[in-house]
This record gives sequence, C-alpha cells and structure tokens, in this order.
Amino acid sequence: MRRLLSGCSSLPMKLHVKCRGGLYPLSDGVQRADVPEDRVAWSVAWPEYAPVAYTSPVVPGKPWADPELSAAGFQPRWNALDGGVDRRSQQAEYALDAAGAPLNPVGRTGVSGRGLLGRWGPNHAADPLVTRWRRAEDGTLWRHPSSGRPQLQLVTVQRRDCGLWALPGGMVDPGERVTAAVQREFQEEALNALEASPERRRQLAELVRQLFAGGRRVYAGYVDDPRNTDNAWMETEAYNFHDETGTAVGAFPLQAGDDARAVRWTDVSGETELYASHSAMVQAVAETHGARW
Ligand code: RP5
Repeated sequence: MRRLLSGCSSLPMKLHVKCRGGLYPLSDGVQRADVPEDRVAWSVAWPEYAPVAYTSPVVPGKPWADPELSAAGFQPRWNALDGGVDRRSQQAEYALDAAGAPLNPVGRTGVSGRGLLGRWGPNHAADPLVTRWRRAEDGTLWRHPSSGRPQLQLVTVQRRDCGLWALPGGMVDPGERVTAAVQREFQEEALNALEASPERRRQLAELVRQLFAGGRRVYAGYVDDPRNTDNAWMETEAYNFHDETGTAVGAFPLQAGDDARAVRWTDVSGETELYASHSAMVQAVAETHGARW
C-alpha cells in the first residue's frame, strides 16, 4: 500500500505486516489473533473477530503511560492536543470502540489493549535519517558498478529490545517539539550523550544542532511497528539530515548509548533490512538524492 502524505514523500510502505501475526514482542508467548490481509480494515464487517487482550505488565504506573481507561479522573481529549500529550493522529482522525478506546486507523492487529505502548491511541516518535555519500579510498564518490549510481550511508543503531538495526529515533516527550526530540534522540542513542560530561554534552549538542539545522521532513504518519495493537500504535516524523561533503558528520564520534546496543554507518540499498517500516523511509530518501537503492 502506498501512502501519500501532504508535505512528505510518497512512501512505498506496506502497512500491518510487522504488527500482524505471530507472537507479540517481549510478551512471553502472547499470540496475536490471525487477521487475514482482506480483514485488516475495520470497514470489513467481522463480528467473530476476537483479538487477544494484552497490556504488558511493564506499562501500568510508568510516567510515560496513560492509566486504564476506567481510572478515576482520566478524561483524555481524543484527537486533540491534551495538555502536553498530543493525542492527534497524523494518519487520520480515529474512532473509538464500544469501550471508549481509540481504534487503530489502519485496522486490525489481532491484539487489543496497549501491548508495550504507553498511550492509548497514537504514540508519537521522531526519527533522524543522517546520511552522507559512500566514498572510495581516494575520497571520490563510490559508484555502483552496473548502475553507476552513488550510494548513501546512514547512521543506524542496533536496538536493545530485539537486536534489529533501526533509525536512532525515539519517543517525543510531552510538550517537547519534534525537532528537539529528533536531535535529543540522536545524541542519546548514536553519540551516548547521556554518559558524557556536561561540557562534552554541550559540544555534542552544538555539533548536532549545526548539521540538523538543514533538515528536511521526509515522512509523518503511521509506523508498521511490531508493538502496535488495535488501540495503541506508533507514529513518527522523520527528518533527513544529509551531509553532502561528509565533513560535518565525519566529526561525529559515534558511540551507542541509551536504548542502543551498537551504532554504525550502514550502506543503503534495497537489501537494507531495518526495524518496523524504517526501510521505506530510507528508500524515499535514497530516491530523493538519486542514490542507489
Ligand atoms: C518506531 O519506534 C519509531 O519509528 C521510532 O524509531 C521508535 C520509537 O520507539 P523507541 O525506540 O523509543 O522504543 O516505531
């Protein structure tokens, strides 16, 4: 399914592939109810649909999580900015089910509740795509032997939770601007800023601020994240920060931190397998730059 989002590239993104079928991540055996492709959409009537109810025991009581829908005093403003918490979807205005829970705007996932996600409805993230050109040993652009196209390299991190390589993104904190979150997450995951001295942290922040000043938004919307459920799902805003000469990012002292186990420059191509639907975002960026895919 291709999505065309205003102000963003059209992404060749398949939706509900990674959040449908199989075991729910880190759940100790919670099996998603089977949802055939032609029954993903809520518009297809399916009275017998029986998703497995699951909210991970790690969620309740966390500062980043909502309470249960029935909790006293919890009166969320759906599809609206709710204090610091943005409950608006970039995908579509969402409906509520009979119990008053937001319904995943893309469709069924085989699991109800929140799974590993804290918010009912959209859980907003920010993702940086930091790119440079792959270069040959003599410093000239490397070109693919048959297509003659140059190739992008991308900063990726290995996630601690599943071991997959991913964009170094993360959740937007309540009240935080997305452009600030994308810089903060890059510093924490790809530069290990949380363990740097205050002086070093300031230097890293300045390096990132300079490169990220020229960022371009490449996607805003739903993410096919394996944690998604019928009532809680990931959305992101992704920005490309491209260093044409490679001189600015050459100064980045890549070091994994926070949720990242490892960090590296990855050569980008159609074989690049990444977490959730990150590959589709990378493909859009490669095409924009006329790079090999
Ligand atoms: C993905 O999960 C987003 O695209 C983002 O990269 C990530 C945010 O979740 P955490 O890395 O904070 O778990 O859906």
